[in-house]
Amino acid sequence: MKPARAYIGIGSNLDEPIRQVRQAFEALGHILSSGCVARSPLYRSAPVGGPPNQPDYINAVSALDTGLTPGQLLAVLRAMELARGRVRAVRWGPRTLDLDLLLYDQLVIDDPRLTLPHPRLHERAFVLYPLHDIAPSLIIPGRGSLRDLRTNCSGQGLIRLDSED
Ligand code: A4P
Ligand code: MG
Repeated sequence: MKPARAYIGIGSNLDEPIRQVRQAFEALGHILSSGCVARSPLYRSAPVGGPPNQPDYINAVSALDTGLTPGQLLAVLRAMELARGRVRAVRWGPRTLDLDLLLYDQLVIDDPRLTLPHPRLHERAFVLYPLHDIAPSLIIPGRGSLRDLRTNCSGQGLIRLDSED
């Protein structure tokens, strides 16, 4: 069967976030029945939502071709977050590693345990910019073209890091 193309959002604002994101890229490249096809540049931004006085986030996006189902892939992402010591204390609170399943082909799922596309992806520059870097012509089901969504989200204070940062 043809593999699905999945996009994973990576975020960290604790415990050396740049290192966390780089290690996540590495780990995502080793998921069973899957292969990494693209990695975005890293971006820095102020936290969106959540408690005040959190450190800045580092975000990036990885594209995978996968033979796993969306549910299987989400379970693997949860296990990877836990392995990195993530504790779910406060919603939108600081975290060592957050892995969100952004898109799985053009699949639409309306279930609180797994919503696809990710329910907030269309309004977040820290997702739209790195996603656009690796897949500029994507269409987000129910939301329109990635290019237009990104244009509408400019000015959220996102800084693209140089690869040697
Ligand atoms: N869930 C449903 N759909 C999905 C999906 N497509 N991918 C469920 C991943 N999870 C999905 O997630 C909460 C629940 O969402 C899970 O039970 C899962 O089954 P979580 O990761 O446990 O908790 P969370 O991350 O604290 O909540 P949430 O709502 O996912 O937060 P977000 O939307 O991930 O936002 N600011 C900056 N600058 N950069 C960031 O990366 N991240 C957040 C977290 C807030 N502010 C940020 C950033
Ligand atoms: Mg999350």
